Amino acid sequence: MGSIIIGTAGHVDHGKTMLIKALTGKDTDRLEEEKKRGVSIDLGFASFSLPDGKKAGIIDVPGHEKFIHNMLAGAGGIDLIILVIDINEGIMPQTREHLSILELLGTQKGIIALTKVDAAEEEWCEIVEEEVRKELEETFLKDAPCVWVSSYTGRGLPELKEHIHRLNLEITSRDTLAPLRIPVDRCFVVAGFGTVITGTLLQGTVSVSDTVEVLPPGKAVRVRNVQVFGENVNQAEAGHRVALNLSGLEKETIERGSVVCAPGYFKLTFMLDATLQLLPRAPRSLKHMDPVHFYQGTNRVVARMALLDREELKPAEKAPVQVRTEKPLVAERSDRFIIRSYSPMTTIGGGLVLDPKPARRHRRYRQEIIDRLKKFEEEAVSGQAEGFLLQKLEQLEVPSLDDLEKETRMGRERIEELLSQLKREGKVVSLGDTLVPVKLLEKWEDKVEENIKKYHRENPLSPGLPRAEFKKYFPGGLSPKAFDAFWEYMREKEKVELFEDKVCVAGFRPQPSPGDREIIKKLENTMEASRFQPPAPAALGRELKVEPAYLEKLLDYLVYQGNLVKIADNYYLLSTHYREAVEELNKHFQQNDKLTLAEFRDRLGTSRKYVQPLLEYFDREKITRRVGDYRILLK
Ligand SMILES: Nc1nc2c(ncn2[C@@H]2O[C@H](COP(=O)(O)OP(=O)(O)O)[C@@H](O)[C@H]2O)c(=O)[nH]1
Ligand SMILES: [Mg+2]
Repeated sequence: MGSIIIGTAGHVDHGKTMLIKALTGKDTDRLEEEKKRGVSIDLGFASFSLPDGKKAGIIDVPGHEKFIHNMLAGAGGIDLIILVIDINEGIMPQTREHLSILELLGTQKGIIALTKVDAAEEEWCEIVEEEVRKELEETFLKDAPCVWVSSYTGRGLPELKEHIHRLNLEITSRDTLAPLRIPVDRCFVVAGFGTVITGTLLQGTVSVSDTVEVLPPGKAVRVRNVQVFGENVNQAEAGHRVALNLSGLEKETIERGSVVCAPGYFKLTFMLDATLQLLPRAPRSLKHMDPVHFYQGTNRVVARMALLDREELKPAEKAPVQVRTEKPLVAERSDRFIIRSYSPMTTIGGGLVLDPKPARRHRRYRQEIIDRLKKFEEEAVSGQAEGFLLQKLEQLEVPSLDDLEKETRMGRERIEELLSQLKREGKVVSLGDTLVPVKLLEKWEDKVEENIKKYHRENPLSPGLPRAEFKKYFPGGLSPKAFDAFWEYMREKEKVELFEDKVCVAGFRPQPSPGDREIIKKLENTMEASRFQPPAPAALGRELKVEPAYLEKLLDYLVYQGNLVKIADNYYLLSTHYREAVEELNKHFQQNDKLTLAEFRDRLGTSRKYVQPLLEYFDREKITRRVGDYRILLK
């Protein structure tokens, strides 16, 4: 059964608590006393049934501070607001402050309740209603129903319930599939029961025996008992006011502002990217890095506002900011927040979270960052998420779908949908089994090209670099398939050429210098003379008077050019000699079925030392196959 959560707002003594009592029969002020004695589980909270049997929960506002908390904890949870105005007093300062907070929080639906009408003349009531209407003309309440009520006589109460019922039908239900999140508004110990937390279940569901994570401190605990509207249930879902009994959680480790959530999905952060709006009636501008009281979820922390595109934010202005908090907290994309000036404490503005966990401290006046946040804001308002997902893809560097789901909490289906959209738009490309943002791919391309070129400059004789050398330029989680696909992509773009395991810049050919050529000539002469007993590189180096490292490069080059064949480590043959050996092999097999090592040794006029590796080379090349002490011809 669905339910609706209602918040109240309005100046002190305007009759909020009385109205709730009249609607529900529950005295939420008495509950305040109970809190002191620690007997009531859900403070300031009462419920009643709507005409269709649906439950309506209503949250009272015991103090001004708490008003902000209640509204914020309900940013996705409070469906409807009742603005309470005493008919005898009309709109007062706190009414206005509540209103501007509600506006900052993007509250959509409300009802105006003019209270204490038993103590006023009808005519007066009409005058006040007109005045109130005029003052609310520019707010979200401009078309809201207005009800005259008296908690004493009961006048207007059925009408008020009827309006609640009607508006409730227009409210879209909250996301029960999203990962669980409950900002904790109270935490206490019930004797013989253990630690209990209360809060509004913003998204997802929670059941008895679930394991949930509490952040801070960041601890996994088991749910022992779930209460909704004061009754034990097996499962609670988005939109419910819940009390959870958690096992294995010390009361001291949890506080208001902690979040109970699905394990592994949320992370603590000291930074948030956001858009910040200053109220038109804010007493002064906000300067870069000014400290403020920052309210989000059930948190209140001191935070500094890094203004990303200006030095100061003037009243009524809006700007992209990076919020830097003094204490870690958990936030979600599209969360609303409120800021109050450090001292004196008055509400001066609020905004919308655009990235709940930015990867880094942003540098200011960066057009790219400013544009990105602009795009995120549009997305947050319109319910889109493409740009956000793309940025997370770039930030996380080839995450798995699981990682993405945990990072964005958008759900697999939604993510897959967005990814194919991004692919169609050419912002993301497939590399094997991995989707890579074009921006990241370009980064890899540049890095790889730059490094191959550098290698060519330093190794003009070398035909290229082993591909495996480049693994370090890619994220560790990159799959082998994606890695191979990257090289295929580079080859198709004609940026590189691939041969065996090596890679070079397209069109690159090793260029020996005149000096190199001279040594190559000497080397080939020596090798020519020694035929099937070629000198090992060490001996060759001594003879040619060159460094081993340099000689190795020359040898690699000659193998690549096809002048030498590398038979084994430290064993090279001139290609002409190698072909001669193959010919001798073929000649032997024209008359014989088998070949022994000794036979081949005699044919080549060399020693066993040289023949054995050569025959093994033939085996590897699938020219021959070893059978016992013999070899047979395969080709
Ligand atoms: N005449 C009249 N007085 C009311 C009514 N509702 C509340 N009051 C008075 O207003 C005072 C403040 O009401 P309360 O509900 O505590 O206001 P809150 O601070 O907004 O919660 C009460 O003590 C009552 O004396 C009403 O319907 N009629
Ligand atoms: Mg009250």
